[in-house]
Amino acid sequence: MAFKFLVIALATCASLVCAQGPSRCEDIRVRRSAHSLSDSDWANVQSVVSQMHRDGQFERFAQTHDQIFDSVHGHSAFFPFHRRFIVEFENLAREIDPSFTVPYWDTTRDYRRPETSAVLRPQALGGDGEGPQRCLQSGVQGNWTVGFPDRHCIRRQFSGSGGAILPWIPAEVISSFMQRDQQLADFREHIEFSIHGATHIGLGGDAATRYAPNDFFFFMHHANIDRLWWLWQNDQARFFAYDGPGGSQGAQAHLSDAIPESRAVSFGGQQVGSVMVLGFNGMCYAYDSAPPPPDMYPGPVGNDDGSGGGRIKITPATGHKSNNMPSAINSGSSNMASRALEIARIRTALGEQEGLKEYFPKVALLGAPARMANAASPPVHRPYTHQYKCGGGGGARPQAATKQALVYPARMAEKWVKMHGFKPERVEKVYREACRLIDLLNNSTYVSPY
Ligand SMILES: [Cu+2]
Repeated sequence: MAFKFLVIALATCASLVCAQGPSRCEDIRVRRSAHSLSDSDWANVQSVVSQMHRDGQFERFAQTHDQIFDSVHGHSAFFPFHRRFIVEFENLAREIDPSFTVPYWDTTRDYRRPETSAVLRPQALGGDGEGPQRCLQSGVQGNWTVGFPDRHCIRRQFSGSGGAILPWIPAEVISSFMQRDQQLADFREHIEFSIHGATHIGLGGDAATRYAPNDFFFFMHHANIDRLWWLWQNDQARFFAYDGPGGSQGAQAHLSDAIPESRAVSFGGQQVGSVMVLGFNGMCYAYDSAPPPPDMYPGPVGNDDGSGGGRIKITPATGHKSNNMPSAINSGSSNMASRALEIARIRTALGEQEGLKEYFPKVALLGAPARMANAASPPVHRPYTHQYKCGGGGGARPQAATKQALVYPARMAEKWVKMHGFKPERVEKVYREACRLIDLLNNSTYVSPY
């Protein structure tokens, strides 16, 4: 059986990856944006996940996530664990349908009014829970009963009132983190305390618990978080950056750490260092809106002290065989053309304001746009005052909200912060950074392309 073979290959690679070098994937499968899925694509997702449900897979993943929750959140293991976990799920799904890939949900596209997202349609992921138990009655998992931690319907409880979801994180905030953070630990904290948490909390119910994998949303959301990590790895040209606190108490993260696992979902002791580069060691996938896996393994494998690896030359990929790598990239903020437009507009709108260097250091390096230098009357830049005007309870919209103004995200729910044992002041710091950036952009001539 093909799958057994793959397991043996992976286990072998896990123990020998350092000794024998990386193994290159023969085939690369492409994960698509959830926004690009048609009704018939969703029907296909439904038939695959229903079979997995009958096979008891959802319980396995929910139980494992619950068991090792404390070592894979609030630590550097956050990224590699979830990368490996999603691949495991996807491999099982592909035993049922060999063309299946986990769609990723770029939630920045829906951040203003998440409840109106096409991804939450009844034909897709379904909407809010219903009745006193908040049972999910629509979408690919409509009316399911799951077995972990006890027999219950899958619950959803949107974070806002009247079926609304409080605003998530704008794409511009994520772009800023992507540009600023040179250490993985910083990027991990920025992502975990913003887009990662906001989306879990926004859906509520099972999605906001330690056993979140009960809701298929989990896999789509974490595919997106993984995509953001891969974008960062490429943007920073640091594939092997792995620093900060590791998975165990007080220990420094190290590429030779074993990826946390359980008896129910095991990775055969596979090391963190083996999952850093897509296209190798069983990470045989790509995203339709991110750089493809490199053709050659970008070695050497970082610094042995775990301090994160040197800068690596990126080799353009051409050699991998890809099933269905699309030539045109989907629309929205995951679209590379939109990202380019965003960057160009930020460059023009912020010009030489101090905030540009602080929030978008890579844009600042480009200098002022040429046409500004020749303009008859240069645009007037309002001084950047670092004014913090974020809403208290969360979900507040900027006071002078215009159609284009960026919206403040909701504050991270206290319950969520406690459940993870996060330091509240660290979470607040990330929140304030996001708000200050939103103020900066809203006080300029910037118009978001999203
Ligand atoms: Cu998780």
